[in-house]
Amino acid sequence: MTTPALLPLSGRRIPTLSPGASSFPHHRATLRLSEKFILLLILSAFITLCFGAFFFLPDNSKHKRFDLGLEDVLIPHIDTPKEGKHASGQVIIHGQGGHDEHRHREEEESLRDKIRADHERALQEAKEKLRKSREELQAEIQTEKNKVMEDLKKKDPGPKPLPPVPMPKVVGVSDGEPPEPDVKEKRDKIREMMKHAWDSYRQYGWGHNELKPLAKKGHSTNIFGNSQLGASIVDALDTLYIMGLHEEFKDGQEWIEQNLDFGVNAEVSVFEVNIRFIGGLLAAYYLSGQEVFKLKAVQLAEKLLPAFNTPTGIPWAMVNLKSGVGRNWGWASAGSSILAEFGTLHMEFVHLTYLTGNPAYYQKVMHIRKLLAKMDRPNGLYPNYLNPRTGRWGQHHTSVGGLGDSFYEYLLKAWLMSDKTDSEARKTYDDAIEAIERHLIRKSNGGLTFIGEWKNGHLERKMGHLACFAGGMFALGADGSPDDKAGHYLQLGAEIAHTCHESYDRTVLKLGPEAFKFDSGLEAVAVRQNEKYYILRPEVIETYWYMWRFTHDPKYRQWGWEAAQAIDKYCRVSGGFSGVKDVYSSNPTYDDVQQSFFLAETLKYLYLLFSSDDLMPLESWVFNTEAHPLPVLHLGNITLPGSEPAQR
Ligand code: DMJ
Repeated sequence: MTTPALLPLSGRRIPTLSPGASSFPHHRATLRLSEKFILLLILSAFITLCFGAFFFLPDNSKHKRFDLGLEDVLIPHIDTPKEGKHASGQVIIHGQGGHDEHRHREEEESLRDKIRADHERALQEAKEKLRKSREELQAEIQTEKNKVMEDLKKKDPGPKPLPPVPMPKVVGVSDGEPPEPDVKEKRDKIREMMKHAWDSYRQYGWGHNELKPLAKKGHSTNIFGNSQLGASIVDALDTLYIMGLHEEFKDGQEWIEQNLDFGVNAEVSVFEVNIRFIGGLLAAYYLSGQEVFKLKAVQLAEKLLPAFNTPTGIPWAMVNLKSGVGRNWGWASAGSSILAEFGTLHMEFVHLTYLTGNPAYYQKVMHIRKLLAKMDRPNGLYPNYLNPRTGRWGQHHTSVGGLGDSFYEYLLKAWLMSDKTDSEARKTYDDAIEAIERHLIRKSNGGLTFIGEWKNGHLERKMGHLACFAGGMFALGADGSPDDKAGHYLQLGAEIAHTCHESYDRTVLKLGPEAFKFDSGLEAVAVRQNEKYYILRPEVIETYWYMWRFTHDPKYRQWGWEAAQAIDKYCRVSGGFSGVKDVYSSNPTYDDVQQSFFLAETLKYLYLLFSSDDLMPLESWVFNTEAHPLPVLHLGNITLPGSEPAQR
């Protein structure tokens, strides 16, 4: 094929390069290289378009030709004599009559039948699809998705399997039915509340981190960054298991298998992700033996490790799960990390090293402990703020409530979880508690023992709801305390439980405020409006449960039942459970959040309170700060990779 038709076009429109030149051949000779190139491009695009038409419309062209009964039939390449090759690679067979013609008609017939059959099948499939309900279609889509996932899994063998390690003794993970019918009735009620919370989340918030029970949709907060990691599912799993809600547990497990992916661009709180997700996944693994939970916990833990890349090894408060970049909260004193955050990793990280054989986890938390041990402590107290760049304390604020709380808890629990072999942890706990008792714990004029907050040498006579967990901690640590002070610490636990009960009992709703004062004639009541809320927190009920286990004093079950009834009465809505903004108002407004810790902790502790002691016995299980039970590791017989052999 030549392009004569284009020559005049180029001659007319493209200006000459030499002034005065006018003849056509001269024009061509003076065309610039780039212009020639553009011309060539246009030309080749045109040719491609022509050829493309043949490629992209083969069926239509076939059809038209057949329908018209043309002599010249366009069909895909067939080796025939006398063929003339068409530019598209197809073949034009010229009509000839006789034997060839007969054969061509047969081929034409069979092709036509095939096309007709294809069309009918497609039509049939479309009709069937239209007849299906929305649910059936969704189920079909899901099956297809699962198939794709399966295929992907087959292609990608995934992370290396973890080394086999002996499963620690797992005892008392189910049943626990109390012999007394009235207690059993209460326990059943708590299980029903759990069902309501879970089913509502399942219906309205599935896959989101939390639930808005009034708006009936998903909810999240900045601790989870911009993610949808199903925090409520992971946090609730072990409670479901312990309550014998196995269908629900399976549902959660399936979601985790298919959807929980940590490669997301989200900046999360290292502490919250550790206690809720790693703690929740490890507990679900130990309870159920399902490998998927262990694998997910390890995948997530790897994403947290970059948070420790600081000049001191004290981790950042937040880390981006995708980039590994870490930073601290903007509100924290002098760019500091928070004591209760970097000090609440030990239990989970020891288990991670145990399960993976990777010493890194253990070494990271032991490094934190060693660094703290070397530092001066004002009045023997640990300030809540520590700068991870300089290794210096920030503001001298010490509390057993928010910002400090679970640091002390994890010292004690590190000792318990090591089968009481980690004597360094026990000693650090004992020393810290001794200083706290000296400087922070006081009796009010009305005789209530409270834990205040130490701020730059001054005691603020205010106690947070969060600090109420300490009643349980003192009782749990009583056995093994120095100088035979077990009785003293059990008594201290009882006094804190009593004070916290008073903070509930002195409200209209019989639910406790976020913080309460012991000042200017005030006893265990909130003053400021922004301290009057109750957000379904567990700490007071947690302390009731520990006190019940150690004393079997029936008042703890009674107090727990009061709280359960108040929650059911004032926080229950048709779409789940919500926090309330003012516990002193008979007509409270809701905050419209069902916190994930309500399912992980509050309802679990209530259920255990109305169960017999053989469910989750404290000799075998240690609950992390989010109430996720981890088994005691008999470290007398095991040496963790990266650790010295344990000393008794
Ligand atoms: C929980 O996430 C944990 O108990 C944490 O240690 C502090 N408090 C919340 C619930 O109140």
